[in-house]
Amino acid sequence: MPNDKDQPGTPPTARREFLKSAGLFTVTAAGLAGGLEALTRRPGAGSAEAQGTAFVRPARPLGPYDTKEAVTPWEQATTYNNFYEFGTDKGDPARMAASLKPRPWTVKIDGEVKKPQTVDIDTLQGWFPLEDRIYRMRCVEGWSMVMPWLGFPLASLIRRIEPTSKAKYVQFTALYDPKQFPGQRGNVLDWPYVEGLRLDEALHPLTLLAVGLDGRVLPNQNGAPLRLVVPWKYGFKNIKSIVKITLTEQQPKTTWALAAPDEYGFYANVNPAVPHPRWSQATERRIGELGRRATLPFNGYADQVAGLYKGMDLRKNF
Ligand SMILES: Nc1nc2c(c(=O)[nH]1)N[C@H]1C(S)=C(S)[C@@H](COP(=O)(O)O)O[C@H]1N2
Ligand SMILES: [Mo]
Repeated sequence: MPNDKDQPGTPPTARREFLKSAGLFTVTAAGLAGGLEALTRRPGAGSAEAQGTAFVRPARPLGPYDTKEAVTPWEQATTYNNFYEFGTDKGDPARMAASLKPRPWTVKIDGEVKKPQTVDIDTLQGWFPLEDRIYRMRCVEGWSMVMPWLGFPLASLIRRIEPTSKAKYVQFTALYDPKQFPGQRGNVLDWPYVEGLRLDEALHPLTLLAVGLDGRVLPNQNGAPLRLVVPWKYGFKNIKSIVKITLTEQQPKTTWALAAPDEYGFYANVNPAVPHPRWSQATERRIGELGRRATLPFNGYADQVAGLYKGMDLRKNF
């Protein structure tokens, strides 16, 4: 059904019992500022039952960080993916994802921090209350989705590991293991996939480390067990299957800027005014909709994040 206006939400709800068995736990919705919305089961929710994880989904109020737009059906969010470690076709990640083993898993935290350490993923996610966040996601290719993440603010982790006064950036490194990632047996990209943020971007309350999607454990194809979510940037910043988080003094290298520096920058803020060299970024195709909709500056998060870039030339720093 075409859907060219923001629709009143059919958002997902919070807190799934089964998460406990996966070592996850959650708290009540972070904020009530969004007011109580009429909640219904969103399209696609039935697939949880199909997978044998039936649960009661208590309604939750939308929080201040949630979009009210219709959530992308689970079926599409988990079968139309970019994850080149599994292959370059949109269907490859879902088809190949069983080869990734997201447990046991450790995350190394190093660089300019007072508390460097290597921590088990279940310990790490247990440090923080998990929050549902319904965010828009805009791929640089010109399509978009609305994703119901479950995770915790990256800022909470950074504060816990205590950056030194030299820390100015955060670098993220994904798993390198060609046995688990068939796409790494070729060199379509330089492996491992790396990404980075400026420290103030990393500390922004919208910036999330996700461990779940729609209240379920993050599917492998969506970046299990830990992936970055920065909703005002193009999707490629949202690095999946993170094994290392490094605080640095220098701006870190990032995979797509290494691969094609004229096409992909470090900042990669969603910007309809700056075309990709090979296509316009003015509009996008929302997965599940017909036609195209306008792309918004900072993917619609300008009120929250434009201030981070005051005084910067966003055409140069694309
Ligand atoms: N490690 C890794 N992370 C990655 C990618 C990738 O190829 N490898 N692709 C990126 C791109 S281009 C996009 S659009 C998003 C897609 O996330 P999704 O499949 O969960 O929607 O993941 C990003 N994170
Ligand atoms: Mo993307």
